[in-house]
Amino acid sequence: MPPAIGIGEPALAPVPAATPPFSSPGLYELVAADQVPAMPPPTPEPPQGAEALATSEPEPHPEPEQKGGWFSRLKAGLSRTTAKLTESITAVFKKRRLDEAALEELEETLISADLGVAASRRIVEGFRKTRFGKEVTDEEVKAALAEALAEILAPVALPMPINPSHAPHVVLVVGVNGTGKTTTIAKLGQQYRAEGLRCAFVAGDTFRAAAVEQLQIWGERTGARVHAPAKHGADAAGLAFDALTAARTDGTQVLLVDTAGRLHNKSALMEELRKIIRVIRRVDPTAPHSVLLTLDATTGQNALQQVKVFKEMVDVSGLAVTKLDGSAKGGVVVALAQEFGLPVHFVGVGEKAADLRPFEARDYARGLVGLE
Ligand SMILES: Nc1nc2c(ncn2[C@@H]2O[C@H](COP(=O)(O)OP(=O)(O)OP(=O)(O)O)[C@@H](O)[C@H]2O)c(=O)[nH]1
Ligand SMILES: [Mg+2]
Repeated sequence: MPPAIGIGEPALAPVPAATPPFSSPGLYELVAADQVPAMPPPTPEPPQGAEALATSEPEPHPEPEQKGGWFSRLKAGLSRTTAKLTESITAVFKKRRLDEAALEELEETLISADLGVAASRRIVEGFRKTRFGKEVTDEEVKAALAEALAEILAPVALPMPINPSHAPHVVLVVGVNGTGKTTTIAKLGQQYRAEGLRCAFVAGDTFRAAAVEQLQIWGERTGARVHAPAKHGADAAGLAFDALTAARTDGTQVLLVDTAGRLHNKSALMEELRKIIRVIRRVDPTAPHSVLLTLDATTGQNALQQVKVFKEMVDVSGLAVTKLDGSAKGGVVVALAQEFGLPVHFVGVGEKAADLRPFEARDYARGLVGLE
């Protein structure tokens, strides 16, 4: 049965805010909506959903932005993390001999900035080897830290490869509710389209009318075809199958598939995601070509747990770390790089399409420690 494709759906009501992400550290599990504890937003609530994205419209073919523009946005986005990280460095290292006590304090600072124990140790060991016993200033420590961070981040700073000759290249976007799946799809759709690629969206989070509407609004704005469920709660795998079948004949080059972030339990979600993959492989045995996991930086160390859980479910090919602007936990990207070595394809520092960008190790490392 063919899906209803972006027609006959309710009028474009304002998109309600997504349910806040479930983020009790260390207690991650996938639970029903009514069991999700309310979590206060980390910052005064910014504009939500597609409405917020709309502020970046209209610019169907935006000028490529100067790198400086993005870097200052990245730095602004990371400012809360930077403040946390550098305040104690400045306090400890005004001018000081790098002795055991100083190294210990540095390690504590790094761990408390969410870099994780392994990466923090690795950095401190590097300092011990090269600078032990020497007199250092806070500026020297920051510069050396930026280099050490860039070294950890460089191997994972990889773009998400898109191969339009797959006709279409299928990107399955997975992640816990509220981490930014739907908006990431919208942002990527807008960017790919600006690059001249023909995109379509699959509203695979079929139980959430808001998610379907959010994508429909974005489909209209960006000219992407939206494959929406015929009815609330329709089978997501069937929808993906029909969408891919259609996409292979209508010239779609990139098919971005949204998925549910939460079902009544973890195994139900795993079964759903696996079923989507199984079923689209009947149409194209090489699909999905990318499995992008979105992570909300404000959840800090919980993001690591989410990677573990989703890696068990599906073959995650790369990460998008969102909401770095509202977070003092940008250091978690370092922990992710050290622990998993999975490519970090994108970082998000705001709600506009241009606020999601490819991840660059050196910029990120310098941004974290507040250097130019
Ligand atoms: N400040 C900020 N907000 C963001 C960023 N990325 C996404 N958001 C916002 O986070 C909220 C949740 O994003 P969604 O894309 O709806 O998340 P989702 O994973 O699709 O959530 P579910 O559909 O509930 O599973 C929205 O209000 C987005 O605008 C970011 O980089 N910075
Ligand atoms: Mg969504």
